[in-house]
Amino acid sequence: MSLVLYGSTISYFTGKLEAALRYKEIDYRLEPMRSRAQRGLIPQATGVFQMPALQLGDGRWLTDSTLILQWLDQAYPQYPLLPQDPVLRFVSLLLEDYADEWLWRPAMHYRWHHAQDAARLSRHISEELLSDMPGPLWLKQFFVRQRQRHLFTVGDGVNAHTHAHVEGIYLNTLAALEAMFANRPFMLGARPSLVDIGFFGPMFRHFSQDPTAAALMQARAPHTQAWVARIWASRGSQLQGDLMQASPQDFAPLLREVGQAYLPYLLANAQAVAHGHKRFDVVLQGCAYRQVRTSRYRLLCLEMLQHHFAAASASQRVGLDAILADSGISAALRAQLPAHSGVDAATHSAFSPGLPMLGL
Ligand SMILES: N[C@@H](CCC(=O)N[C@@H](CS)C(=O)NCC(=O)O)C(=O)O
Repeated sequence: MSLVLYGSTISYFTGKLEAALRYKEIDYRLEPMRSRAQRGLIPQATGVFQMPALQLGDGRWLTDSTLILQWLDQAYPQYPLLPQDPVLRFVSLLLEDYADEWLWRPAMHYRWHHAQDAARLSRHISEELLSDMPGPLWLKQFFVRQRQRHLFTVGDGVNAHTHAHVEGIYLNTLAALEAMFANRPFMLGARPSLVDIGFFGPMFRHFSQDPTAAALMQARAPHTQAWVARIWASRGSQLQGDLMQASPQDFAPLLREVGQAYLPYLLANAQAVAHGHKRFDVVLQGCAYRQVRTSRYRLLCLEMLQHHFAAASASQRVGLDAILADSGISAALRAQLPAHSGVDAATHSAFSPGLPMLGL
């Protein structure tokens, strides 16, 4: 029996997982995660209110795209996503986490700040996911727009003072990717890998499709636009060649963003959890963010990265430091955390009850 993926046709993390399933040629069916299912069965089964959720033929449920991808690579080892080299494997996990959690901020900003984007997407969500709720379409659209802005943009430190910085997260990432795809088809060479799938999440469902961000991609990054389509069309059996086995030099601009912005944000978030604060202020690359939401889930993201980093052998650590020390990443990965998410990073898996992304 094929897998059933519950999600949405405009969701970051649903599209991400679909790309992996399609590339690995794993049979699946996409079902919209409608409000009744969201309120009832699925969160009970997975322990968390989020999409996507994956149900196996034997009835078991999985949640969290990062953990699901790791499970998929073990359960379906053909066309592996994770590179074999342990150093490159760690760099891939780090960049995947950046793509999941840090690009989320500009992805939500571009979608919900601009009127044209918000109108189109609130309509799509209302029709796809809220079709079993009573009420007129305009009211559902109003509700969706307000909810998303409250949770993910205006209510999470994204405002007139931080707009330019938030947009820079997208534009800098786009420039780094464009330089790569002008020279090779995928981030690690001849085939898609975990890093491609990670960046594909926001680049596919948000940045290449939401009108404002898509116009920027079209104007500035045509090779990246072609890569988005290439990933979606990729089938493992139709591609030749293997993944690279060393971290490419041109990952440096992305790693700089991780070291200068994303990890300092994660460390400030850890402090906020330690102090029991629901919100915190943080200065990132000279930009002052105020009243950012504290996230226990993102503390777990940092714990997972630290766990993988600590598991590296002495010689692998030398290799990792050579790539990561300059950007300040190694220091953040060795930092003593002032709080704990409450989840054991060593045993956490796609089958464990999830932690809500925003600690809602
Ligand atoms: N870390 C999770 C994140 C999943 C996630 O945040 N999904 C979004 C939709 S793309 C969601 O369900 N948000 C919850 C909400 O809007 O309440 C994963 O990788 O699967």
